[in-house]
Amino acid sequence: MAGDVRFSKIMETVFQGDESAMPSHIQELIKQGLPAQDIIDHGLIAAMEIIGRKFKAGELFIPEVLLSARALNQGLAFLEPYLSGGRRAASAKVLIGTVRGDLHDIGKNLVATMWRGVGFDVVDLGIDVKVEDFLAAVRSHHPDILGLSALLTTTMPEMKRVIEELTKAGLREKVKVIIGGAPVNSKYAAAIGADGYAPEAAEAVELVQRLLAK
Ligand code: B1M
Repeated sequence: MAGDVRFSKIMETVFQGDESAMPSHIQELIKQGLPAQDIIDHGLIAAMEIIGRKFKAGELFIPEVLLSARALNQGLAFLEPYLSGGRRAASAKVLIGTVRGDLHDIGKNLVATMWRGVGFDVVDLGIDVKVEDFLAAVRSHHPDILGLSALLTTTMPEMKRVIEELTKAGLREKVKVIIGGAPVNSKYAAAIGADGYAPEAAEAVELVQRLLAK
């Protein structure tokens, strides 16, 4: 599958896991007038899709994938200010984290980046977040939305636990909970009593906007 050649250097930098080279390569494309969103979609994420296939096939191993993930995250952080122009949304406070036992953060970071890009006030709780830490963050930040991310089938049940514990603590009515990540879907969201599910980052923006408008 031949990708768009304009993004091949970015893809190569993700493959190489070359975190330090990422900003200058991105800067070059920005100077050429390429939109930040295209650099994310056709450069960073396109590379990770290929890495995902190779990882699954056993052609790549955790250390290499980890380096690639770092380079990708560096690219996302560098691009964030370029996504912020113009599209200011109604202000919303949103918390996001990857649930306990799960170290995958690229999808979560992408969602957080898009949310910041439309002007939401985002608190990123990071990865491997314990149920009690989600609860403590809801108590201290009073968010409109709590976003939970999980990439492993084994960590999906943590999402259910977060919702159950929010309910027990009397916090469930105070915050809308949305979920995302490769193994989950809208059926699972409904089954665990979440308020919504988004399959990808752009839809996560629309979902928050829809929930806030209610
Ligand atoms: Co892991 N890993 N991994 N891994 N890894 C997967 C997820 C896997 C599908 C690979 C495979 O076997 N095919 C598989 C899971 C299988 C399963 O459970 N069904 C897997 C496994 C098994 C593992 C380990 C167990 C491997 C091992 O140790 N033997 C281990 C677990 C570690 C742990 O978490 N405890 C492990 C480790 C790792 C690395 C550390 C090496 C690395 C993560 C590095 C990092 O994130 N900093 C890694 C990676 C990179 C992957 C793959 C290759 C790529 C994931 C990714 O970043 N995708 C992945 C294979 C794959 O997905 N094809 C794989 C790109 C990203 C943009 O997409 O995260 O789906 P995604 O996010 C999307 C949507 O899902 C959605 O929007 C995002 C943007 O569009 N979304 C949300 C995500 N969160 C959302 C939240 C929302 C809304 C939308 O609202 C709140």
